[in-house]
Amino acid sequence: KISSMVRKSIQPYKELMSYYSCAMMEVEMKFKVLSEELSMRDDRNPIESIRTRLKTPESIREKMVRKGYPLTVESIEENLHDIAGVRVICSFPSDIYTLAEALLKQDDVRLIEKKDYIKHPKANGYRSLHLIVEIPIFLHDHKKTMKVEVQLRTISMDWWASLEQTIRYKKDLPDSDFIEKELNECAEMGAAMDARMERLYGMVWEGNRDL
Ligand code: 0O2
Repeated sequence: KISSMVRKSIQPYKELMSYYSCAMMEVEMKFKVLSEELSMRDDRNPIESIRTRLKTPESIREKMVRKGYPLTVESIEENLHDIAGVRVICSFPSDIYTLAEALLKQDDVRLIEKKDYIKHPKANGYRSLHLIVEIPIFLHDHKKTMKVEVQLRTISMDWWASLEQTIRYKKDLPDSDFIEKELNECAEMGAAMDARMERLYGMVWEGNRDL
């Protein structure tokens, strides 16, 4: 009896997570379609890889408590915008903006929020383009609109973010100007390499192909 009560009470949460999972698949597919089309056009793939993730129950709980929201299914859906996440790793910085623009032009995609941490990097050097979008998912008897967080970054931005997380992110380290300065310098080196590689690509492919 108790177990059936528990099952019943977590059912709405499980349903919500499954809707997020569907929305995440929709967005992933949109990028796969764009990748296919742009690869035909340019003879190269602007997307290196796509990763998806659903926020874990512990992480949802921690964020709700930290932000002071009530722990209900309705409140989770209303207040958390990053339960479904799609991370798109691009070859060059310009690919990020081409892909973001192509996604946002689609008539079933609505932009809720954009944070450009490439034009405005975080103090530690973090770079990525973040979009919160809303897209419809079509269920057997109704349509539901869900939010998905899209993070677009280059390989070098991803490499930095992944190592920075290993080194520091969310660990209770004291604020250290030294660590922040080091991280920032590494991020700037990454950005300089991105710009240099993109310039090289432009010289080879858009200038003289016989270089
Ligand atoms: P995970 O494991 O990637 O899901 P908040 O979520 O409250 O911290 P906000 O404003 O909702 O803040 O989010 P923001 O800053 O737009 O982006 C949050 C996400 O971006 C993080 O998700 C990370 O994925 C990434 N991110 C932001 N800043 C940094 C950073 O300094 N270093 C690294 N490595 N990643 C960062 P989660 O949920 O924290 O983690």
